[in-house]
Amino acid sequence: MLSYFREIREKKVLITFHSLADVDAIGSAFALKSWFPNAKVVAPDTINSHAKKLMKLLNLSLDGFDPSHEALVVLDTHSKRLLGNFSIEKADIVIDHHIKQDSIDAKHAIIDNSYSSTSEIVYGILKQLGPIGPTSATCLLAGIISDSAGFRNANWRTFDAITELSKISKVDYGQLLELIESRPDVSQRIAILKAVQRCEVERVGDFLAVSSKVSACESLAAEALVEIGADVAFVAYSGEDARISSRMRMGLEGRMNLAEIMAEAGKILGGSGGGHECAAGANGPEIGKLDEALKKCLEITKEKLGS
Ligand SMILES: [Mn+2]
Repeated sequence: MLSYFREIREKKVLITFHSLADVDAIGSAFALKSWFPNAKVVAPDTINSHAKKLMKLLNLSLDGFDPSHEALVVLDTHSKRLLGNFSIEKADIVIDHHIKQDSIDAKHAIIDNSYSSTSEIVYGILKQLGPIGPTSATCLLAGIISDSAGFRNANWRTFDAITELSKISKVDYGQLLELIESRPDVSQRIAILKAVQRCEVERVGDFLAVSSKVSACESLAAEALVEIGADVAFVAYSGEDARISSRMRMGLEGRMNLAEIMAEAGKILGGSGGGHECAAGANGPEIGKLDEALKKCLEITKEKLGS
């Protein structure tokens, strides 16, 4: 992998990532861009508000799509379905920390879900290639902090990366945290409160599994439900498509895997699902089957938690 990075260094490299890019996608992309003097960072569609704030803080901007690129790098996803407006079948490099699924064909791939974030993987690569500059360090630090879910997905490697990157970054840690953990805006808070209001609770022994419906911000709502006491939360959204976002509290790993449950829900919705063990999502065009999909999620959950 390292020799390949050196080999294509001078080429016109196009770096992209998953749809609705987050801080990890944006952070790892701009850090990696620093290695390639002729690289462009292109988003398949919109990026989220935290990622926008990171870019503003560091004065970074996205490039337009360049069809004449000579090498393609895909970050923070390896799924063909999660690339928004891009239809990518083949890439030169894929780096991702999500559980393996329908993979893009890649010349060189690191897909390893033992990492907290794509930024942590990219840190491991960049530090072997040469010195990491302050802007890249801040990008990676932000990516790692935001994807490690309050360090719940972290291990010694993560803290090692954070220590080294903090020494280089010119932005202080508090400022970065503020960027990532800022209070949700009013529409997000409405969605969270509606999710709580509409929440259905199922008790399985000492576990609480909940489901709810919102018309926006389903992943934020699922996170909030876990924060206030659910062990597992499934939040459905129906709009132009049907989506379910699921979250599980730490400590239930090994007992159940949300990525697998979301794969089942995705089938019912006529689409797909996947993600991490503790945070996953499903989507598809079958809006009328949302209730059925939610029911299935709870069924599997009861089975797993009851055993
Ligand atoms: Mn990520």
